[in-house]
Amino acid sequence: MENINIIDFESGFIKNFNVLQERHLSDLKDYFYYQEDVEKILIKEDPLIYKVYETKYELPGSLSYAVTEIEPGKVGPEYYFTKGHFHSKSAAEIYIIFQGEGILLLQNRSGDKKTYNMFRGAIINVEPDFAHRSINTGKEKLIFLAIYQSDAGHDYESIKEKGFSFLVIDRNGPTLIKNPKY
Ligand code: S6P
Ligand code: ZN
Repeated sequence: MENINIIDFESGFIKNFNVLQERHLSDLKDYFYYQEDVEKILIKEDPLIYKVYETKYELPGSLSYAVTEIEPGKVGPEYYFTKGHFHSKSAAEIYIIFQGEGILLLQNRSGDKKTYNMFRGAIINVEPDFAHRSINTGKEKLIFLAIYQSDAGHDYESIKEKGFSFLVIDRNGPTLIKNPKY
């Protein structure tokens, strides 16, 4: 018998993972739009924004998976989010949401954009060639599983420069506004 991995469907917790990434505000400071608010927070503390528990398989052609846990919170009016990336290859992935509430922003290099609501039970097909960012608009952690090609590759650079075409901010609740920097 081979060893098997175990996920807790209630919490999204995976028992065996081989990479843990922790992203704090200092790692994401160029990604948030409201730079004055970033500075104000960083003077006092460097809060955790999200963690990724990844189970990575190296064999060519294999799939890997990761659970992301985004904390609830905001920088100024902008909700906490993941950096967001394109895959280096034209490769899709599947997201399955376990807990919380959020918005998934997708955009491709021709400027097409899609948004999905993230909520417990939702299964989302992240299409190839679309950059994707997950945003926690709720009051608890947003937790989801992503399943993707091990060799998909992650391109963060173009997002770091311009961000996504829309920001998700709190204006009496989650609201999409055009990103003035884009
Ligand atoms: C991987 C997949 C997710 C993200 C994770 C963190 O292809 O999309 O596991 O890596 O949600 O986001 P980011 O943008 O920091 O990698
Ligand atoms: Zn991805």
